[in-house]
Amino acid sequence: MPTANQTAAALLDEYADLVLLTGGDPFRARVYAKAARAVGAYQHDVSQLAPGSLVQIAGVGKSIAAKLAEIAATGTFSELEDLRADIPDGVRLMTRIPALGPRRALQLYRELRVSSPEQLKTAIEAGQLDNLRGFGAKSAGKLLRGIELLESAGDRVLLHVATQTAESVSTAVAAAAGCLRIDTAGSLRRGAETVGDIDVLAAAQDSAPLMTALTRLPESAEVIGSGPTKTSIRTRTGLRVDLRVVPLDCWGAALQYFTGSRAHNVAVRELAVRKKLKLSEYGLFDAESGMLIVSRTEEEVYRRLGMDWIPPTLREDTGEITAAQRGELPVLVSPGDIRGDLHTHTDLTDGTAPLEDMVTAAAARGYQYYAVTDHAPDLVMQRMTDEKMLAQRDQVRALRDRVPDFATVTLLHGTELNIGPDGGVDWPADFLAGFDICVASVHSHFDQPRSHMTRRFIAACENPHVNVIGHPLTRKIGRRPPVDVDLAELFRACARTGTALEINSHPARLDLPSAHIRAARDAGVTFAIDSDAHSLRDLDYLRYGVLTGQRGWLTAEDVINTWPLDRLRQFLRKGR
Ligand code: DGT
Ligand code: CA
Ligand code: CA
Ligand code: ZN
Repeated sequence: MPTANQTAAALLDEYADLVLLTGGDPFRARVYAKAARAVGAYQHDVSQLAPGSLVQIAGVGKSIAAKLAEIAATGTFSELEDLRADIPDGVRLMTRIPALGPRRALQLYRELRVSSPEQLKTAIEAGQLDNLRGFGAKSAGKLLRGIELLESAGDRVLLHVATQTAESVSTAVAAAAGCLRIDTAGSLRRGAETVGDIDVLAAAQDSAPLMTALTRLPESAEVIGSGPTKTSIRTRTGLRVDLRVVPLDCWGAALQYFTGSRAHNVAVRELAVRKKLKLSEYGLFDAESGMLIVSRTEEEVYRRLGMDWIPPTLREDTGEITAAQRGELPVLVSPGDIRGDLHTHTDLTDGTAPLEDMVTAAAARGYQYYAVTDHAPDLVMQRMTDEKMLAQRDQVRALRDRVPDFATVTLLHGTELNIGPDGGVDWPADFLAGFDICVASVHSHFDQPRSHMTRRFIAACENPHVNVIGHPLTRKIGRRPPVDVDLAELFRACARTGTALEINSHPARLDLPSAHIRAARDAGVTFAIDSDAHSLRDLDYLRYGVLTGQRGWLTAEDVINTWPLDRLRQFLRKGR
């Protein structure tokens, strides 16, 4: 999807926020927010379209089309700049605090003159909110946690945002004269949940054409620094990109160095020192004579240090070095191992695409099986009924029988149930028995105390019709904290009952987070890496879930949707 669309969508969205923040017409804000979503998802590059074509986009009228044209020409639009000038940046940042929102952020600014999250924290700690209309002791606690979340996310961006920018940068730089090789490094290559800045490594004899390609990118808003070995820019969305260019001879050593993590590099270098070697971004050298030993490929560098090549997703200094020395690294699950997707939506509930389009896209991806799992009735706003669900099942069966279109992909009819406050789900056993697969997720009552939350999850696992616990911690990165649950108990319950834990691949979720996956696997848990797609393009999110699984040291064997259909079906029967 074109980066220009992301940029334009972000600006329209910001405008919608600012309209609300300044007490403008909420209807106008909604119109812009809706247009932002449509622009972000649009398949053609909006910066290349004439106004006559722009109005074809859902929710884009003449006035927004004019603003898109202005964005394409200038990188912003004047009404946005006017509103930006009215409000301190810090107040805008405050609107991003979970549990605050624009209206109340503005109230705090007007009544207490607090104009940044830090000032708000001080005000809360000084008790200044206690007597404020619409706030109370409970909301003060929530706000403090929200500020901490915001601070911990900082200026970092989600993995898919960084990936898209990195792909467009790499394409442009790779096309420059003399570019011999290019790859991403840093946290992006390691598949981290969030990315602070994008690191791109290229090989060339003459770096100048590559550096120029970077600084001339349409997305480039500012050149932070430029030299023959490193150039840094900031994109229009505020993301920093570091491009380093090295001679092809030291490609491997440079890629190893700039991939990090820092902790991994420190440990590898200490190991080198113990072997009387010296490792730098230029190569692996004999410490005494200074003679170059190897530098061309990462494999050679790791091999010469006495270990197997370590996949970037494992390079966090959490035992990978010892495992590589012993030849005991896991063969990580890879995108090619995935045979199907087990959690997806259609426009019957909150998806945007009809069933047939989703299934066609799944077949085009080469999936061997594909589960449709629309929301169940307890998520009231989705307006699901028994009749609608059964009608969808008939539709799925009809598609199933439509050879040759869907001869290669086996369609499973499922649902995403809601785990109620006490662990119950939407339908009784006899209705659930009609599904091929049930995902069950928490969508409300996030604040229950740990013991209650743990019992709730265990009850869901013990339901013989629940196959997968969806987005188990329900966190949203930088926005919503994880629920408080006894993970060890949950893992034991999953292993005991034959319930898989989901690795939800939505880049804002990545849930179960990689930090907990290894412990779950060690407890005998199996996983489903699912897209939770709500649109055609969301199917592609699966790659981020695979990276997350890799960061949790998972092999294909640990992931039920890499298994052949027969074995998967047996798992889904769950001893029933
Ligand atoms: P980020 O950007 O915060 O998401 O995280 P990284 O890991 O991409 O960090 P970054 O961009 O500062 O540096 C990229 C890699 O370069 C880092 O993972 C390891 C390597 N590196 C950079 N500076 C140093 C350093 O001073 N010491 C060591 N050992 N490695 C460094
Ligand atoms: Ca980085
Ligand atoms: Ca960097
Ligand atoms: Zn879902």
